[in-house]
Amino acid sequence: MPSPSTLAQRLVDALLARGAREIFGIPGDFALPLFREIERDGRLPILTLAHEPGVGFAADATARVRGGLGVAAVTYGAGALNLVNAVAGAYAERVPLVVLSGAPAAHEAVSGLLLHHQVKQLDSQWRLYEEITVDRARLDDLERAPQAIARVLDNALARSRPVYLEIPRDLPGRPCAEVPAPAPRRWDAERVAACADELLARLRAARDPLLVVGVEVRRYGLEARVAELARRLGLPVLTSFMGRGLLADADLPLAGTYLGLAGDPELSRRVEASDALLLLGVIVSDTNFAVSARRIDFRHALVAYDDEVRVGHHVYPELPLAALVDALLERCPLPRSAVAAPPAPPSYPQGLVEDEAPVEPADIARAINDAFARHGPMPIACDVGDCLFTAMAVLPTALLAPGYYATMGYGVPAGLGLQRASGQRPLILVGDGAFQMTGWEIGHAARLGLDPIVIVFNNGGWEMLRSFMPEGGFHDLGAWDFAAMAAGMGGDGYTVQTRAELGAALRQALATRGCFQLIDVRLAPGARSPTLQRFVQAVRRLSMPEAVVAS
Ligand code: S1T
Ligand code: MG
Repeated sequence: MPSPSTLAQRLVDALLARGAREIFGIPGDFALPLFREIERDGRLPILTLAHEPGVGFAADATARVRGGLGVAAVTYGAGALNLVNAVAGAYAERVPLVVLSGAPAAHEAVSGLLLHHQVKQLDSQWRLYEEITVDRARLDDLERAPQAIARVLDNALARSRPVYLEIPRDLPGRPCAEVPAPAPRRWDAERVAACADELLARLRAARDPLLVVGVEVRRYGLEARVAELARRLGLPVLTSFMGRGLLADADLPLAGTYLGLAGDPELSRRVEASDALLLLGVIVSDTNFAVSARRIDFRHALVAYDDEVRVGHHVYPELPLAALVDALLERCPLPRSAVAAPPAPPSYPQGLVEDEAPVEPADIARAINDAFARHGPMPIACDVGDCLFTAMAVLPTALLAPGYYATMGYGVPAGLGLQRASGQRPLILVGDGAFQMTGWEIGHAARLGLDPIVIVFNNGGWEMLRSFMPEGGFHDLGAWDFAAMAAGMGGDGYTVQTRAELGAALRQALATRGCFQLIDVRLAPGARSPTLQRFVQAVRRLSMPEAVVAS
């Protein structure tokens, strides 16, 4: 007679059924029973890292790459609270990240003692997580646990946002009934039809309709359908800043990325003057639209985001993006010829001159594009800093970056999650400041069987902040020799000063598999990418329109 399934086994069933394929985590005594039961079950490997922020970023990346759930498991208190920033970033950027937190057992909670890891109250953590998740459940009642698990995990996928499950440490091994299978989403078909008809009428009447795609197109697995829709509508397609990398694998000419004053002037002009801007899954945020020369008139925009569609002053609520895309495809059975002349395709710098000149950020983009031209594109995990602006000059490829929430520390852990989830060797772009935060997680790459190539933009400080406030005396970080530290963490390090050294190091790194490769590019203080330069100029121009912008 087989022993009844446990709560942990039922939880693993439910996570697997919704796309999880591993758990990143760090245990603690409140989580040890959960970790043990999951390890005994054996179907979801537990990948441990050094610090909970890295756990969260790595799990976030698996969800972004593969679709489906990413899972982070932590202990109560110190672990779960360390994880908060990564979960907040996942919330802001629409990532279905599941947080599994151990917790005190019921008898401990009523012991009358203050418990270790406890903050203000025993349920302080529970309350904190309400602000950064779309649903949560405390699995302290085994009768109700199956329904709670199903509801919470289905909400994570439906709203593409983080959720929180708190598991008292005496329950993971206890018998539990089966968790219901994933519930299909429902919507009002008549509302979807009315919305699709109105959208198409607007697009067909427009002088210069354009399609801008954003993060939800990836989160809901719609890239192929949206690429087909673009063909059938005959619309030029751009990505938002955050949507960079979307449709890179679709056989579709992309018109580039809208960056406002920091981007291609002709492309920005067309976007800002369009009388029918169809924004599919785009977060209408400052990082996506703040540096617009003209405030985009969103009354002419057709915005489908977060289960709502706005067409001028009409609002269609509870309308999933997938349902809208399918309704539009049904109404446009055949590809149309381009309704408007597509913008000139963007140019991406290639042909690095491998001489003794010092490296500039633009040289790094050029070297990467040369490598992609030779070997094909690699997926990129990118941190915040000038590395992210430099990535805008890289040929289209899958790009994971916190482009809206903009937290540092994402790049290296996300690169580990990216390779784990995709099986593809990633390129990680990270500044020295961000590497000092979570770059050390690269030391786990060998143990986890991963071998990313890391390019550190080592400019000795917080250059992006210095570009906004040059007079600040707090931007310097000193000279760190990251290349020398690589060997101690199981990888190969290259110190790069000149463009010739950059070309040689990247070729050597690409040719070396089985351990991570760290290219420590020494940038002169003040060296900035052209995109960051334009971004800073634009921010200054918009914040001080009358001021003559200092060159
Ligand atoms: N802390 C965290 C966790 N995330 C942040 N985004 C910041 C602070 C603020 C911040 C930036 S950009 C930046 C900081 C500190 C400097 C980045 O330095 P580095 O990684 O060396 O890259 P680079 O030198 O290329 O700028 C954004 C504006 O919020
Ligand atoms: Mg720096």
